[in-house]
Amino acid sequence: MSSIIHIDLDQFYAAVEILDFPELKGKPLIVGGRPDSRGVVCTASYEARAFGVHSAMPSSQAARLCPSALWRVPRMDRYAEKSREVVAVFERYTDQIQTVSLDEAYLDVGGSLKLFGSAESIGRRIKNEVFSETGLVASVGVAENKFLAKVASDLRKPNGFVVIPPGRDHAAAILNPLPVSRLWGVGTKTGERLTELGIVKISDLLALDPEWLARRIGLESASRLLSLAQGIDVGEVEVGGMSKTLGRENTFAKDLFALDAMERELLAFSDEVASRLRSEHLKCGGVTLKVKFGDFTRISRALMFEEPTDLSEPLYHAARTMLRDRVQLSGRGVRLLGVTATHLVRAENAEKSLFSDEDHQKKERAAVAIDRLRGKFGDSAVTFGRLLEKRSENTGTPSE
Ligand code: TTP
Ligand code: MG
Repeated sequence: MSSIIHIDLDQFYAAVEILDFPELKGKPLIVGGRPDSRGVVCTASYEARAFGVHSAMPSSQAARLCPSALWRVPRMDRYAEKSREVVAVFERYTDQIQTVSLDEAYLDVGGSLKLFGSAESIGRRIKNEVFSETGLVASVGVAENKFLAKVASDLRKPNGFVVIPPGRDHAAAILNPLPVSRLWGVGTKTGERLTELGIVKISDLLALDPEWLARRIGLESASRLLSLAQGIDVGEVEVGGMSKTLGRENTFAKDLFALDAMERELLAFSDEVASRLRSEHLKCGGVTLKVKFGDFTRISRALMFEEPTDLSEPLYHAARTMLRDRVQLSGRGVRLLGVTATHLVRAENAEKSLFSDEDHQKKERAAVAIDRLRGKFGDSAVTFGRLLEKRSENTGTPSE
């Protein structure tokens, strides 16, 4: 039974900016850090993508590729608001909703078929209602499992609507010609390694001797990849799941003025958030920095990682970079800081390099060791040298 729908909004941040500022329509538009900062591109409109601009590209490079681009700084609160409007449409049809990020969700409509008809017709209605009620264009995929539904929604982006009917043959017809990078678990590095081994398309993977592959990438990875390559995915829609973010923030007893003191807080928060991610077997695809000033004005900055992580170092590095490069402190006192992990995914689903480099593996092993020690001796047992310096007094407000 095809009962999974995957929905991914087109050029999401850019689309919201265009809705709010119609003069941007049809223009190459980049939402992200300004080109004169060391920021990155969050979203490029399709017109800007034609110049080769894409998400996560340094803004300076994007500006060189597309000098005519119009720029907007991200407004996360507004995108979150639009995202809630979209989810409200989904909720009319099912309560089995897994929101993966602000613009992406899986719906299991298996229990809604009696009431609303086929998954295909529910998918159509959702696509139409999202557009008529929020002004946003969604690409929609309908299939028998999550992996195939996601492949389907991506197949004719933008404004796509693709149904993969149940059955191996239908899945094979769609999957075989696609690049192996479509398979979950194949990141940039693994993709490159597979290319070196001559494996480019999903059909190439299926033509291999499974044992040969297992010897190269391990039995577990090989069998996972081969299942996906055949369109098999037993993962269920995890309700609510990933709409959750995981964060830590503090309102300080006294406003902070020194960058150094602020960075110490960010390090401590990043470390705590990373630890909690690991204990919940989650990784985060992005991180948000929240800053509230003494005058109560507040801002947030967000960025996405190339690969989901549950380590404190990338979280801290991202938060610190955003604070340094994308926040105008101008001598103002900081009343509150927060670090929030966003775009959470289950660690086992995270796009992980199957050939992850030694350095990364070392860090992962160290993190596991830290968690073990903390489990035994409490949170303060292992801490970074820098945190042993005096931290600011605070009123302690964990955030969820
Ligand atoms: P995506 O769905 O990957 O991208 P998109 O919606 O902009 O484009 P598409 O039409 O291909 O779906 O991500 C959703 C939003 O998440 C995107 O609008 C901005 C944010 N984002 C980042 O901030 N940085 C990133 O590297 C990526 C991939 C996304
Ligand atoms: Mg999208």
